[in-house]
Amino acid sequence: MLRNCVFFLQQGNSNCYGVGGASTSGTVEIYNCVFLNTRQWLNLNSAGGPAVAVNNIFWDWGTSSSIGTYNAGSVFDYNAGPALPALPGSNLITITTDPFVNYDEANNFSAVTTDLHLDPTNGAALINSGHPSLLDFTDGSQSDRGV
Ligand SMILES: [Ca+2]
Ligand SMILES: [Ca+2]
Repeated sequence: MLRNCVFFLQQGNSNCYGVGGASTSGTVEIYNCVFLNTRQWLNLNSAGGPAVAVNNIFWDWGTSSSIGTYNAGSVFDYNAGPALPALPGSNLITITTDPFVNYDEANNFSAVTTDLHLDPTNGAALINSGHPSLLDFTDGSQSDRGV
């Protein structure tokens, strides 16, 4: 289970993927994560167990990015990302502007300056719009998308 994690690609290696594994059993669960500058999100065995991905944000895809490979029975719900590559699943929010307080698409993730809190304006659609059965442990409100 991956929860509240940030995945980022610092350079542009087109062979990199976010989450991968060749296992033919088990489930990969991805909740409230942020994927930045990703070239390929998943590189899972399509004959493996299903992935479950909820409340995640994707931003700053590369020009040739792809969702990748995964079990056809996977569940994708309440995620958010640009229109392309098209994310699978339901309750998807398509975002057209950078939803974060501070993220530089040219320089990618910086531990010093990147701030992945949701911007009150550009990220407003992602606040309190996560899966309704998940609550924010900080204030008990409906979950947000992202970390
Ligand atoms: Ca970038
Ligand atoms: Ca919330």
